[in-house]
Amino acid sequence: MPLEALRYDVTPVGMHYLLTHFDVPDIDGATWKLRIEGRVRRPLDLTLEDLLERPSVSMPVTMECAGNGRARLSPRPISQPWLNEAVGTASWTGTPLAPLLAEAGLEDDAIELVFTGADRGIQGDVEQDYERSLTIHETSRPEVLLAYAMNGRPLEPQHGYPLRLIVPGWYGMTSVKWLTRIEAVSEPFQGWQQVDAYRYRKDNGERGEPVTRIRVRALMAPPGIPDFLSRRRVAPAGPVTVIGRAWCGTAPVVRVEFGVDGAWDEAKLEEPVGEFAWRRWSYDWTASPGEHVLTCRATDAAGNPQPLEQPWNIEGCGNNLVQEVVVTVD
Ligand SMILES: Nc1nc2c(c(=O)[nH]1)N[C@H]1C(S)=C(S)[C@@H](COP(=O)(O)O)O[C@H]1N2
Ligand SMILES: [Mo]
Repeated sequence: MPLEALRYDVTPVGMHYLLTHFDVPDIDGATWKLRIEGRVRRPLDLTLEDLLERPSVSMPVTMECAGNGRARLSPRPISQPWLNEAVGTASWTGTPLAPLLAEAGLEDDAIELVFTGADRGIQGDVEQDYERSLTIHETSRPEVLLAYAMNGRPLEPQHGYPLRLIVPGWYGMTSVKWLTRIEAVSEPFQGWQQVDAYRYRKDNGERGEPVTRIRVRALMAPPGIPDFLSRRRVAPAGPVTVIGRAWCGTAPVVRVEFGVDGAWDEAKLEEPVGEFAWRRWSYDWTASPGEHVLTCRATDAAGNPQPLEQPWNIEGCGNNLVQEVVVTVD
């Protein structure tokens, strides 16, 4: 998502970031089915029509890729080289998952649900479907959706048509696209995307902690205009209102500060776009001639501010380093 799109409460579909491990699968919505099976008393086969007939909920949700910001880490983790653009807020429409689980009747020994996408590929030398699991406790939360629409229109192929999971507050890898199967299991899922990826680890021998919810972060829409090659910003001297967004998946954002050459001041915070969506912030800056380093820093209700130095991990996950924008004011 180009950072100037931080101006929108809801990101236009074509400006929302994309992360696709393998290929966008070829799915015919007319013949596609979702199967709910495993440790359930009544396995379900649902067509897209069945899902559309169920109660529907629309909700703005800020989604961020767990690797957002990794291209700036050193040593550079080998994966999608995101700068700061892997975030967006869409209005997702779908049917809540919890009532479907109740209909299927989870067995007492079910501990997790495994969500399978229709996309297949090879990662870490393992051929696999894209699959992730989540505990029954997390999947039973009322905000967890099986979504078939984004910003009021059917999902685009690249965003998971015909159906995807949306798990508000969690990093994006959890929200499995192109869903074909939900399996209730009685043992912790050992799939590649669960145990070999999305872990906080300093080296490969370590098992590490799983990557889960989104850490607190603020980003600004860089003021002025960009220089084509360097992407440095150039702005005229005088008053300018810098705007941005702040979000967090573990606790509400309660504060955003704006920094000019290392001096912090309070930014103005607006109401969140939704319970699981970002809040707009702004700062009235008077730009004086010269070169300036602009920064922004959010703090969540648990008192966690964004770090000024980013702890490193192998996959470059969970980055929430304070953003720095260099502006030449003339
Ligand atoms: N089936 C499937 N689901 C997936 C992925 C994928 O590659 N395959 N990528 C995940 C990751 S890493 C992210 S960040 C989000 C991105 O969703 P988007 O492309 O709609 O923005 O989808 C998640 N769901
Ligand atoms: Mo991601």
